[in-house]
Amino acid sequence: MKQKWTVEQISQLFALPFNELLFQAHTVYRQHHEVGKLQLSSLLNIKTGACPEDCAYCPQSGHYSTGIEKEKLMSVEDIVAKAKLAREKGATRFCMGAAWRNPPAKHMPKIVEIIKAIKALGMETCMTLGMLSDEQVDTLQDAGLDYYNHNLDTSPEFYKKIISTRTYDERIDTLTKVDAAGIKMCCGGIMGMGESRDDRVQFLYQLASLPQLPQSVPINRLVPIKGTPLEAAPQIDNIEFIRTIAVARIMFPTSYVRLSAGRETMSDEMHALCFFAGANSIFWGDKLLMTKNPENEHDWQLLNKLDMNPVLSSQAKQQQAEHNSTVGS
Ligand code: SAM
Ligand code: DTB
Ligand code: SF4
Repeated sequence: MKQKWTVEQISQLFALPFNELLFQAHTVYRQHHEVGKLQLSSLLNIKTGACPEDCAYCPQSGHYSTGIEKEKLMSVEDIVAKAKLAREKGATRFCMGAAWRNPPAKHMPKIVEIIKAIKALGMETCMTLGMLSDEQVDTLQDAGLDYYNHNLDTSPEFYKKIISTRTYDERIDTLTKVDAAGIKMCCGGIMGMGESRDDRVQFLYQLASLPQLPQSVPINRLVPIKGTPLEAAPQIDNIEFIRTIAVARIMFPTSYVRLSAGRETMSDEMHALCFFAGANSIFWGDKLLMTKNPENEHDWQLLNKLDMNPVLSSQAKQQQAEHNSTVGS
């Protein structure tokens, strides 16, 4: 049974002396996870821009001029080709995002085809397509979708300052449907949009109040996008960000806590502290949806330095073995 958290308890975790918080988070991490084991997810934007929603952080909202090129839903072949590349580089989960308020009915058969094709590659599938109807949730479940990403992003109060075109309750409604259909929930948020610590506390409280704890919790640091209302948002303090990862680990002991957008602004040392605090998943590959992610080469060096143990696709393991035998011969 999941632990019932109170707002007060979550505030108290945030207020712990930093080393005490990290110690507690690391202890929870060790109780539930193999130390150093890291899950790798790759991202692909399968439909770009012209989104009717006005999310103040997003380069793909049609409300702002961010200079991106709009693109229709990609072809199944092109998506599969990208997934194969991600698999070769080691990723075991392929996450696909679409700039939709909700998926148009006419595209659902293609979405089903995409899920089946990616699963046939032996990868886990995750999609983020906006709000879903009951019927669409069932369609995704029948197709075998593993995870649905739908973020609460921040506290209910602060949400109103960030998005006006949908409500927090609509978000919770889609998540509830996803969970009821047996699709795993990937649900997290963005830190550094100008929210207060209380907002971060309320956000985590809301995540913990979902019908079930989300199996995957992406913690993004805002990537400020020129042309959006948040283009000049001051960066969240590094230590406060690490605290958020640590509190998330304590509250979601068995979930993947993913160090998500914003890693480009994080030093090796900051990555190390986030992993110590219990982050056990990252986005892997040089692009997120629209913005840059660290290059694989740099991530490899970092993971080697930290003796992390990424869970690799079998294709990447084979390539590595071949590489090692050539180097050794
Ligand atoms: N349209 C769908 C939706 O919003 O649910 C899916 C795509 S949307 C881009 C997925 C998530 O990306 C958002 O909920 C947000 O957490 C994250 N995101 C978008 N822009 C971001 C940015 N500039 N910095 C950090 N995270 C961002
Ligand atoms: C999530 O929480 N972060 C990912 C994924 N879910 C879809 C998206 C990050 C997007 C960062 C900005 C961009 O590249 O567009
Ligand atoms: Fe961007 Fe998704 Fe908001 Fe659309 S709904 S503006 S794609 S975050």
